[in-house]
Amino acid sequence: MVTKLQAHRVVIHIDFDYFFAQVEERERPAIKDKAVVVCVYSGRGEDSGAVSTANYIARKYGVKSGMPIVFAKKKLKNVEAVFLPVNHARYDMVSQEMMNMIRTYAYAFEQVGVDEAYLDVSKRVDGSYEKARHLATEIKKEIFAKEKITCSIGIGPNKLVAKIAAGRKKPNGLTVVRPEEVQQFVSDLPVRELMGVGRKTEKKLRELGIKTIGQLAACNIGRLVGVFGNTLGNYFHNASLGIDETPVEQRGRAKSISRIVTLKQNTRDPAVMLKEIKNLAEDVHSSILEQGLSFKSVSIVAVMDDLTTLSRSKTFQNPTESLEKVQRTAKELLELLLKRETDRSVRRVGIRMSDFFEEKGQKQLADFSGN
Ligand code: DGT
Ligand code: CA
Ligand code: CA
Repeated sequence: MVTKLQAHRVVIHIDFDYFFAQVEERERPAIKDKAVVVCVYSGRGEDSGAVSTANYIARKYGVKSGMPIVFAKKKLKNVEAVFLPVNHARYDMVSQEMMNMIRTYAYAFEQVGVDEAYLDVSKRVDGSYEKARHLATEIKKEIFAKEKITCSIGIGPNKLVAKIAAGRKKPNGLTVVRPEEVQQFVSDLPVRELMGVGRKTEKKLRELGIKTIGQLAACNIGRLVGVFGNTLGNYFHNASLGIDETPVEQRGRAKSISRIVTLKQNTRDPAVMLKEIKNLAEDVHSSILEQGLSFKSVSIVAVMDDLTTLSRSKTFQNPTESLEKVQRTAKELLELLLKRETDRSVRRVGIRMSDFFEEKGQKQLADFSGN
């Protein structure tokens, strides 16, 4: 029964390429041909902190996520390089717009983090991998046309295979793995490609003489259970065979909720923008309240006529539910944002609320928490 179910599923995994760095490139086309490194500065001294991500030019020189900024600077010392601080409000906004676009392609949609999503398109493509490939091409085209961001897509009979497939060709890749190709596809890959295999597990497996997923598949399940316990042992065994039955479903709660609109025409008139923001704020606010949440932060985002994105945020001392407070803050933030803008006009405006808190007595939220 399980195999029958698997044979009929078609799952797409989408992963945005070098996401934070690509968003920065989009904002500043002039840096596109340089090494771009997005950094989390610790605030303790000029170069203290770590690399969040880097574009593929910087990666060519060995720059990696998590690396100290000082190391990255050394690696890039003979290269034209740009170091930028992370700007989560900006990435979240772009991510949400992309996710909203992607979610319309299938009924079952699951966002994972800021830059990954699964779609179960089995019904939509009638179980056909050829149709799924066309659909994925369409998705890539639409995202690039509207957001100027490339992503890599994997297609497989389940989430596990689709995710591994998405990681095979980056950036801007598309990899299709049909059910009959799964075994062959995974067997030569290193075990670390499997979700849940970190450095420690990799080491333990190596001690058992297991480096590839194929070797893991050949290992006796009793032995795996002996070493890793029942749950993990069974998971590794199934995963090594490319078996994964977990459904595509939206989990957890969003970290932020935002809405953005394109103005009828570019403008510098705050009244015009505020009118739009007022509607967006009502929308976001009611969606937050519906989920039994209060919030602490409000941001305003403006996409200028040259497509740069500006944002201003405010975090309150205590969580609030007040729409009036949101409207007042939005007005202040917009004024602040426009104050320094003497030339450009605004093309799109948006609002974002984040830092959610659960209001007491909202029992149904228990279903969402803990993920
Ligand atoms: P790729 O390989 O083209 O998908 O590149 P990214 O940058 O999209 O990498 P991914 O998908 O692993 O991570 C998505 C974002 O998460 C990335 O743009 C920045 C952030 N991130 C990833 N790893 C780290 C890390 O070790 N430290 C910090 N601070 N941020 C990270
Ligand atoms: Ca990514
Ligand atoms: Ca990712």
